Amino acid sequence: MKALLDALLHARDGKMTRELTQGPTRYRLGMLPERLSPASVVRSTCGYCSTGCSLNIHVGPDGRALNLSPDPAYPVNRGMACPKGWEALAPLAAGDRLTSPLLRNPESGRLEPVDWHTALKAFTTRFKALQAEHGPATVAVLSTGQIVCEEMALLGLLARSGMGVSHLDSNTRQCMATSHVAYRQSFGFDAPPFSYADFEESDVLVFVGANPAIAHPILWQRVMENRRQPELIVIDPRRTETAMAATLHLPLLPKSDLCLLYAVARQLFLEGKVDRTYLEAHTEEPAAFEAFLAPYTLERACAETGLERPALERLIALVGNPAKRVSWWWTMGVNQSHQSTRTAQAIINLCLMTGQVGRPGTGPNSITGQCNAMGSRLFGNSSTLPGGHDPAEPAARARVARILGLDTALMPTAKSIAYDQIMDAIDEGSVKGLWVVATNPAHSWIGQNRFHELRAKLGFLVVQDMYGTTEVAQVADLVLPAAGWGEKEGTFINSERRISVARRVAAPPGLALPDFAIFKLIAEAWGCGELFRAWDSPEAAFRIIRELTRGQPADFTGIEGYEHLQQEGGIQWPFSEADSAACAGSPLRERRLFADARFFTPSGKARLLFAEPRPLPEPTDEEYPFCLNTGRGSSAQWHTGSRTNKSSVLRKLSPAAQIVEIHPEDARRLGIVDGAAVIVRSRRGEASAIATISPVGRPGQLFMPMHFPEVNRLTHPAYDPHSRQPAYKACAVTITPA
Ligand SMILES: Nc1nc2c(c(=O)[nH]1)N[C@H]1C(S)=C(S)[C@@H](COP(=O)(O)OP(=O)(O)OC[C@H]3O[C@@H](n4cnc5c(=O)[nH]c(N)nc54)[C@H](O)[C@@H]3O)O[C@H]1N2
Ligand SMILES: Nc1nc2c(c(=O)[nH]1)N[C@H]1C(S)=C(S)[C@@H](COP(=O)(O)OP(=O)(O)OC[C@H]3O[C@@H](n4cnc5c(=O)[nH]c(N)nc54)[C@H](O)[C@@H]3O)O[C@H]1N2
Ligand code: SF4
Ligand SMILES: [Mo]
Repeated sequence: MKALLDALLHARDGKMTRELTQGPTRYRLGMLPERLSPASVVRSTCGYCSTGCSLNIHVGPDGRALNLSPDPAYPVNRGMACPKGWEALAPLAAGDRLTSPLLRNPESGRLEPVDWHTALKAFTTRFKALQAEHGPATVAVLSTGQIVCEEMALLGLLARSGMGVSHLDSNTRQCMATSHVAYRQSFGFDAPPFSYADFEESDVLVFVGANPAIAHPILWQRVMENRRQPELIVIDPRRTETAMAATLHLPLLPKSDLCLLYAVARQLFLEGKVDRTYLEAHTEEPAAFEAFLAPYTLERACAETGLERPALERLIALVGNPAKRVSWWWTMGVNQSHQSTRTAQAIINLCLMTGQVGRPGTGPNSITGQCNAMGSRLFGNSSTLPGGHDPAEPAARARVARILGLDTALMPTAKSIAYDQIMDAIDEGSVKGLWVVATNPAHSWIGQNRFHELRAKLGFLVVQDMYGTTEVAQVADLVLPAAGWGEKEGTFINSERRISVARRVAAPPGLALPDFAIFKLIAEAWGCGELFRAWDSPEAAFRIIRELTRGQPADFTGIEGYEHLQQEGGIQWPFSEADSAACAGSPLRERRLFADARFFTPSGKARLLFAEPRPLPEPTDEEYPFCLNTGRGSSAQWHTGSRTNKSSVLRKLSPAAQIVEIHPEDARRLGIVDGAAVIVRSRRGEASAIATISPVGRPGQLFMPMHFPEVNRLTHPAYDPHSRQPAYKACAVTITPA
């Protein structure tokens, strides 16, 4: 154990041999590139958003990154990057990087630096003591969509098979749970069907609750490169940067999408614009869906969405034109709602009805958020076993166990409870230990005040992060110092299912280690290191998880390894051994799913799923007359700011404090001037903010970016019943001058 640790720490400087053998443990770190010259360039994948841009990192003679430039030859970004990508190296050099583990001293109450041995001892003895007293399920894990696939898979297995943890969820619940569940239910597998080429190959693009001009700027560039003179339709309560560029903007009332989409579907049936042949051949029970739509008249849609009838008619004419290629794109305006799964499926249904699936420029397409949210959907071991297998199926459990060389009895038999249910379990006292990896729930979780109350109920809180300054690290009992993007290696999966490699171009500071190494150490310290003996390097782990996809819809057994991925400019799944043989290992650079209209359900047909819309969980009233919407504020800010705030360039491109957008009419009525200090209050708490007067939203609506911690003091904890994704984007508030 000690020898392994010393070797790992030594290895961080890049001085070690390629392979280590320490007692029974072999471990290989992502090495600094060999044969370095001042002109060396290392091709890596950006570690912020799910676009998955390729960055050429220019390294000096010592193998350390000097600067970077976007890769012109890569099929995703073609030489472009957004401000975060250009500044991707800055957060690594930040002064608040963790350089050693920190343990809270019970006497002083302060977090104090300790060595790894002490940290690992605290981790195992404290969690084991809780488990001995309250059972294994008393320790829960909150993970992330921002570490590499290899780390996600190792963490999921370590927690659930090694440590006996039943409850493991991640920030992907806040983000992509709805898309995961919607696709899984409708298509039989979580399978976003598109390629980024579809942005350029559509005649009509409909963005529902998505603001790619800010949140996915490089994808937005791809839209701008569309030469087909496309119609751009934006369905969003706000007139966002994306909506300003639209040919049709539908500023509907919050969460009225479901009614709108059903009315569009009904009208398409009435006008005979439905592809009946496709519907009959490739969907289950289309008649039931058609009958369900009867009450969703255009009149009702106008009343519930607040939109004018001509705008609706234009939408219907554009999306119902069979001569055009129509694609639908959705993001958090859909996923973060109390009825998100059925809303996403209403989009899927429209594409199926009109036969706009599987061809260039079509598809019901969910754009992902974090760099590896797709990896967490496939390998996180929360809702499905790694590789997308169903934990409830004994044959699937046996198969996964066989591939991993584990006893089938160690496989989870059910999916984990969801993030909010873990919070409830802390409240009720059944969860007393929490391990938080690469997420900052004390800022990002909905109804954040409750998180702080629940903290007091936890017997032991471990946080594993790059920084000790995050809101959640500051309240931890033990903080584990992690290497960040650029200091380790592994694979990400982007929104279009493209698997690519992130490379190591810098050494982590002090005693910080890659998450992969931390998980290996914890396994050793816990006493279950034997289970993960074969996981001796990120690339060895890649080969193991690749095998877990064999025969699954996401089969990527045709990928040889990291070099192959780099050579091909990333590879989209599926890419099975047979696929590889058919193209001599060189797949098409852009591929989409369902060209054959064969879905992954037992019948091979897609399911049309629907439900009655439900009222807003917290409607406005006299006491709280404004509806608060929240989301991305600028391209220079990433979530809770722990990384982007460390770049002086990005800070200049972002507001310095929490802002709130208010419509000029409301501002005038309330006597609020631009730049004035205001207080926004909800039933849960209050937040100070600076008023930004703009007609982006409608009167009666406010918008606050999510990048400052105040915002989730206000949000209302409501969830979609199918995906349990939080409804961050609508709650009732007041606003008053400060
Ligand atoms: N710069 C930057 N880029 C990012 C991120 C970041 O933090 N910063 N985060 C990444 C992540 S993890 C994610 S998930 C994505 C999110 O990407 P997006 O989902 O595009 O971003 P949001 O601003 O959260 O929400 C999009 C829009 O949903 C709208 N909306 C709110 N309510 C409704 C509604 O009821 N109906 C409809 N139709 N629309 C509604 C909002 O007004 C907002 O304009 O961005 C990714 N990219
Ligand atoms: N009000 C409101 N709240 C929201 C949203 C919203 O629209 N409105 N959006 C939600 C969505 S979509 C998302 S995705 C979440 C995001 O919420 P969070 O996941 O809480 O946000 P991040 O700031 O990305 O936190 C990631 C943490 O991981 C650390 N980190 C980065 N890389 C590594 C690594 O390699 N290893 C380790 N161990 N740590 C690392 C960073 O320092 C940071 O502290 O927020 C959600 N919250
Ligand atoms: S668009 Fe996303 S992946 Fe591309 S450079 Fe920006 S943050 Fe990185
Ligand atoms: Mo997200």
